[in-house]
Amino acid sequence: MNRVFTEDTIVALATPSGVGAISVIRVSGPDSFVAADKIFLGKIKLLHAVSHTIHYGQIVDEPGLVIDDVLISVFRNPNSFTGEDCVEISTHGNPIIIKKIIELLTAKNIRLAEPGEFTKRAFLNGRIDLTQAEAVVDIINSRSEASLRGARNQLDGLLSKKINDLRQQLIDTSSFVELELDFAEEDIEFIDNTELIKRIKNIIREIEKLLATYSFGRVLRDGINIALVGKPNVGKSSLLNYILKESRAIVSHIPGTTRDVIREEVLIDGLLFRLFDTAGIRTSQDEVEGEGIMRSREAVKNADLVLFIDDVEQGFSYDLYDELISLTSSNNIIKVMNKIDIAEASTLEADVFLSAKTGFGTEKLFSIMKERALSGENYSEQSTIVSNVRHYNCLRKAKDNLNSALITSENKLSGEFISVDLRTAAVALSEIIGDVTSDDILNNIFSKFCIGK
Ligand SMILES: Nc1nc2c(ncn2[C@@H]2O[C@H](COP(=O)(O)OP(=O)(O)OP(=O)(O)O)[C@@H](O)[C@H]2O)c(=O)[nH]1
Ligand SMILES: [Mg+2]
Repeated sequence: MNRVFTEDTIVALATPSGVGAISVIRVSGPDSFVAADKIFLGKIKLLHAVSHTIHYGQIVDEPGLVIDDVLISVFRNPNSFTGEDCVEISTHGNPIIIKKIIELLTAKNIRLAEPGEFTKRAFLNGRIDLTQAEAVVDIINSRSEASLRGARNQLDGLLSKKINDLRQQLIDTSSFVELELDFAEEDIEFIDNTELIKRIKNIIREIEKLLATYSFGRVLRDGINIALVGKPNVGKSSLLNYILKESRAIVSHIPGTTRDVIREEVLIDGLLFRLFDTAGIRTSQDEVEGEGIMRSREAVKNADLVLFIDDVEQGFSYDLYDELISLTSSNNIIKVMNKIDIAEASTLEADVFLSAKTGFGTEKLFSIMKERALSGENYSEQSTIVSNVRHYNCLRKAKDNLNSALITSENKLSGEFISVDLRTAAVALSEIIGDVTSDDILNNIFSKFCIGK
């Protein structure tokens, strides 16, 4: 474990700012106990308290005025989240109290924490690796059960373990190649060329499997953007309202009702869908409607999936469909025929027939949406899934290096090239876990955290 004791002690509010039943102020670093003791009146000094114990007492200012009754939890290094000495002060959830306590602590040589600094210290002290630190942000930001599960697996170290295994295989293989180089004069073979090629191919295959989970992982983590698009009056807004179970968008029999793009989120079977209701697309002289229609086209371009909506009265609009497939892939389009309650429509073209008025057919729509969003993939809860673009890019880099090592070994070229490529691939994998990282990467990752985390 690479313990990096930091000089300074930091403080931040760990719970949301504002009024609440309880707020928690977190302090971490070598001066945590001494500083807290200076403003805390309890039965014993925190400096002498056993780790993982809770102490009741009062926070008092210099003139001895009581600020609040609090409970302080004590965590001694290395058994705390950050790996340092830590206290967590639970106060009444009043912003004035919190401000006062933080001021008292900063007057005792403690400084305000930067965003993500607690988690960064946990990483620097070897409590968690980089993928786990990133999982902490994902857990906090998770908007759906599916993304929470993915982040949970990552925090549990599923991804790290897999990456470590692959990296170890790479290092072992390159060691053989390097040994052979050392003994080049003696003509001893440590690994024959066929075995070497087999090993490299195996690792490439494993990396490809991980890369293949990315689109699924991204859907789990970020949700799916889905645009509701079609001619005016086909019932786009009605369908949005039906899905949301509320009268969110204005619905009327007048074509051209919706002007702005309306964005709402909904959870369907634990997956997050971001719905974009748009202005009906037609040729319009109206300036405002024209702007709305331009935004509808933008929404199509930005969407992961498009619900192309028609109704049984107007039928399937081939011209608009042709336009849509110039804006997005036809695989992304789900053809919806609405207002099935008015007339029989089985001769019309559609993936799903439904009624936004009665809800008939919407279950089928949801299952198609889910299937398309996950591209037919459904990994088990135990699967290692890549959902972070940084991890994806590192894996791509490793794969490129391995491909080049493969070509070199297939052409029986010098082992030196092979070993360099294998080592570079190993470094790319190390970057994922954070064994090799630049300050830039770290700053970039931890700046995304909120203060207090
Ligand atoms: N019978 C029936 N009427 C529907 C259905 N869905 C929508 N309507 C009616 O169709 C009309 C248009 O509905 P909207 O939801 O405003 O249509 P839109 O596609 O959002 O229209 P624009 O915003 O103008 O592009 C309204 O009068 C709705 O009540 C349906 O499934 N069945
Ligand atoms: Mg509308």
